[in-house]
Amino acid sequence: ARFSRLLLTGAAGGVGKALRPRLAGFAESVRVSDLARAMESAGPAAAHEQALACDLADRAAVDAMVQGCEAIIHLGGVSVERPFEEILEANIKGVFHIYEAARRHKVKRVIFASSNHVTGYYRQDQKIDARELRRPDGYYGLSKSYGEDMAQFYFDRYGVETVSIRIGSIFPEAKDRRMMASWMSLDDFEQLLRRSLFTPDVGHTVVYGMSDNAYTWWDNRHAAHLGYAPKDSSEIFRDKVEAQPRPAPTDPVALLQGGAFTTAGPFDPL
Ligand code: NAI
Ligand code: 15L
Repeated sequence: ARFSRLLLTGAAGGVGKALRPRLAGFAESVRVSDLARAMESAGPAAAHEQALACDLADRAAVDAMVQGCEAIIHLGGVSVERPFEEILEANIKGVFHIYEAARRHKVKRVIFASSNHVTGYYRQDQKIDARELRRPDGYYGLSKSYGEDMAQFYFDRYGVETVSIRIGSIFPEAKDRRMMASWMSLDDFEQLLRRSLFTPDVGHTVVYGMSDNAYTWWDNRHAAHLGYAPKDSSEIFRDKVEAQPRPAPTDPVALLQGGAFTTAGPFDPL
């Protein structure tokens, strides 16, 4: 099963850049997109790619970008805690523009890069599943929570399907104790994307994106139909992580699933 054209937003970001070569098997052609200044630094387009600069806050530009694509992997946006106004443009307006364009151009499916920060205020000694009440840990987490609601609405009203992946931590290595639970390898992410794109009838499915780590906070029972079976584990980083100084037990990085995001901001005006 391959699409003729797939759209990747956030293509110049950390995850997007690493993912690009892996998408050749997903579609004949991949439209790769990011802000103009980011695209310039991302290197040339490969043979199977078509590069396009687009600001997600620009509704008409997003509509033109989506036209002709059968599916969308939406990674674009602000990916850390920032002042509300920045999040509003890139993430909140941005996700609306993506879904409006998806409806207008009859896109079959969207993969939405949600985040573990939609449930960041749960404690690290709690295990939760995707139907637990969301507890966003900042404006960033709130924007991802809104994106999930947007996905549900566009499925219920218009039949646009979405898999919202609440990504844990996609980095080359688990960088600290918290990431021992939240880490996801690129190989596992690729598998989860393939399942998310090609499993029939997903409606709106919410899944946590993590590897087969020894210890996790998340239970993917409600996404079992995706058949996601991660193969990697953060245990390979255990020794390096254990060599780091241990945070105080009362430190949010050791207490809360969202870690340091739970204390970022507020962003007072100058
Ligand atoms: P990143 O920050 O490296 O990449 C995001 C890209 O979006 C950047 O290249 C940026 O230029 C682009 N972008 C920002 N504002 C934009 C706008 N207005 N219009 C168009 N493009 C815009 O983030 P990363 O780590 O690659 O993450 C990719 C996605 O996955 C993000 O949506 C992030 O929130 C989500 N995610 C990532 C996690 C991770 O561990 N890397 C964890 C949870 C979620
Ligand atoms: C996220 O949502 C961020 O985009 C990423 O930069 C990491 O901080 C990740 O969560 C995490 O929780 O480790």
